[in-house]
Amino acid sequence: MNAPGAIIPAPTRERLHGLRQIERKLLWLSAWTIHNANHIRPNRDGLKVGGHQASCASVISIMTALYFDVLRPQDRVAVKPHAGPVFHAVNLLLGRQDAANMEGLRRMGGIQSYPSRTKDGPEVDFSTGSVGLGVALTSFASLMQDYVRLHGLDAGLPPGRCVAIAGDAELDEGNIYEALLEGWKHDVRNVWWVIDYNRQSLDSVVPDRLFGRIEGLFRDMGWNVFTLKYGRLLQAAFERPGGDALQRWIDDCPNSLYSALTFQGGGAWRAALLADLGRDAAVRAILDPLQDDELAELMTNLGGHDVDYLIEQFRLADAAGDQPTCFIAYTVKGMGLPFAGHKDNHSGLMTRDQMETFQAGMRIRPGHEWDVAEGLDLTPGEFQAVINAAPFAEKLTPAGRRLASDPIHIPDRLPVAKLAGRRTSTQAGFGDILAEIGRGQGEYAEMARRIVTTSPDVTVSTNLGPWVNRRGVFDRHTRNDVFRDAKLASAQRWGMAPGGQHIELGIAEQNLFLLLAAAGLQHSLNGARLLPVGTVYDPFVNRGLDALIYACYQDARFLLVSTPSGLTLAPEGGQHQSVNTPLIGMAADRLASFEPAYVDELAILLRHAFAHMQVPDGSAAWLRLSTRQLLQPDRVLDPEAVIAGAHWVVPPGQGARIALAYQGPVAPEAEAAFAELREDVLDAGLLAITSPDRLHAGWTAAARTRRSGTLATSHIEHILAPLARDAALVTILDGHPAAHSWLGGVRGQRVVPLGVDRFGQSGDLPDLYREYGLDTDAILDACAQALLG
Ligand SMILES: Cc1ncc(C[n+]2csc(CCOP(=O)(O)OP(=O)(O)O)c2C)c(N)n1
Ligand SMILES: [Mg+2]
Repeated sequence: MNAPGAIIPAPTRERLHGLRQIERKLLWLSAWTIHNANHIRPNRDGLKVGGHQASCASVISIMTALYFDVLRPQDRVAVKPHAGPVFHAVNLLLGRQDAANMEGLRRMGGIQSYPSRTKDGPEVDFSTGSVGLGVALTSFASLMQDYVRLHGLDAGLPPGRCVAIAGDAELDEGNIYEALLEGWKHDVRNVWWVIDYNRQSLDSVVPDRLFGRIEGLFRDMGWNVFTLKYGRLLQAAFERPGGDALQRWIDDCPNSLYSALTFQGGGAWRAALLADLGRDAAVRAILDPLQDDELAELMTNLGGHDVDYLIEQFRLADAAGDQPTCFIAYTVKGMGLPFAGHKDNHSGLMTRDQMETFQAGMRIRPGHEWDVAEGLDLTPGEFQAVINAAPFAEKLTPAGRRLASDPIHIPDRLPVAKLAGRRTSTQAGFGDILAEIGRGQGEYAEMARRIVTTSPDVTVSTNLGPWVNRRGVFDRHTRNDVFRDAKLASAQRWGMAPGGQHIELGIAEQNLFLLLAAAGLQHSLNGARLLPVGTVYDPFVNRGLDALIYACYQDARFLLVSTPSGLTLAPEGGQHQSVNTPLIGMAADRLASFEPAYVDELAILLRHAFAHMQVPDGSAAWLRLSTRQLLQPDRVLDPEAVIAGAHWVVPPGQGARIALAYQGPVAPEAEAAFAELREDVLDAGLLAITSPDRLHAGWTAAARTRRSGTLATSHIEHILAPLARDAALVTILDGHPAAHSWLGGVRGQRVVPLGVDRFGQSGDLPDLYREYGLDTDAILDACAQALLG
């Protein structure tokens, strides 16, 4: 492997010829993969398959230069979603992908629409799809790479660069700028964003002046910027007499006109140029000798299509060091295809006739479409040698690009104080347990070393403070705590150092989830098993929701602690209520969500979360907590039931006609109502729900198992079994009641679901619980209604 910054001689003519063959091959394969999926493969449902031939075409030279010259095995790449087929074609050439998978583009089992870590195999470093997120993730991945290296937790491989190959429209996403600011604060290094600046998004050609601004923004954030506007042909033309005028004309040409002329071709270029510059003899001396196709080639010779120039510029940046670097590579969307430059080409597909012509031009014989060596100017052996000469062709490890790290032992019991008879909240309990682990004593030492916490400016108010005081704030540079040095009283001791274990973020919840995604993939990316914990106010999970879903989609492993939650944070502000989060927890895949009411349940669930995030078929976990202080019970719990989602506080009698079920901090209201209910209905049961998500997941999983002919009973079916067939359930949740109303479907029972379905009222708890029907009277009314049927 080449060390970063090593000077490598410029590619020889032969090598450049070989790289141009690779470009042809990638253009062909990506276009064919999409064509095959849409026009050749049988279509069973009549639905469009889709794919983006134009988006692929515009990034061919960039990806050739990167993958076959510049990237090293240890570099990690997020590829813009619509270049998925190019990425897979790259891997086909590298012998890391099968043509059969590519034939199956967008089919089950075939390659996915957009590169996917979980479904497309180990070559995918980062999934992409929701534009902007993959780009920003590279910045956090680099930060986390530094983190694990500075903590001595990595596998000892050379540090890589985190690279995003981005579409230009991705820079319209706000999360990009949030990530830039955060990256600047953390002095992020070794990040490259290569922007495929085709000046087209999905709908249209983008405004001209925007990127002047964007370039400045990058520089302000401490980035190096390379603007790769013109390729070597145009650069040479500009050097000639009249070249200045030609360059000025192109520089002044609006994006939309440039695109239209590109689509129309040489004749249109000539007409437009002559209309403006026809009287300039020097310009004519450049233009007149050129045939129309040569003129079109010259006028579209942009920097992002010149592999020679791209390599030179990438290498210059490489030699310049580890400063984050952005490349604005001018390109034409659809370059080399019949709809090049057309503003509507984003989802455009070549027709069968167009493909036939294209295929002939590529010299691909029918039946040989997937042959890697077909239609080249090189023998198969020569072509393979060109591929093998790429640094990236070397394997990162003998086992490939995915690293592994043994699980960290989680003690059977987390350190939790005896709390029975005392008042505390789940949020305080969480902070206390973490702080205790943070002492790093005895069997908690290794676990403490692997926990990394993060929070978007709510570290203190989510009770992470004591942990941070013990473990310190992470920074690549040591920075003292000025307040502490000046002996000014503060509960927070926030010196920053490379050994710190808390990463403090500004208020940007998408950054929180992107950082958790990066931290939660470190075992795979750098062989460093971390136990990442992120805290946020529950309502603001919504603010980062797409990034949270994205993190889980990549199978990142982390713990999200959202607190405070619900109406129960009451006087602090109706605007901060969270109503929908229990439903999000149920619907989010690869995220096991829980809401304990008491700290004994919390301790079980927290332990489970740290274990669950490390097992192959585990997932990320989410704890929804509260600041409401409850009198803690003295009892023995069945951990398995708590983890499975519900346990009986008071089991019902056999055949009982009613049960009360509560979740989270409304426990006291449910308990009080239950005491009264029991006076009338002696055998009623009181159920504590710790996870509607796990209950529902278990229920549907059991149904799936039964469909395959095997007996299975889910936890919720066991739980409800003692109740009479026509028993009623009254459920109580500080959140949307739909999270519980499905319980009636398990055994066909009646449910009266109490919860919150209106947003935004401040008040104290008595008023709010009365207003929303969660107080004891309302629960008793619901019981009466339920019993009456
Ligand atoms: C968050 C999000 N919003 C919308 C889309 C739909 N979409 C897919 S591609 C695209 C435009 C992409 O343009 P650009 O990034 O410039 O890519 P290219 O021109 O290279 O295809 C849009 C809006 C998406 N994938 N993600
Ligand atoms: Mg674009």
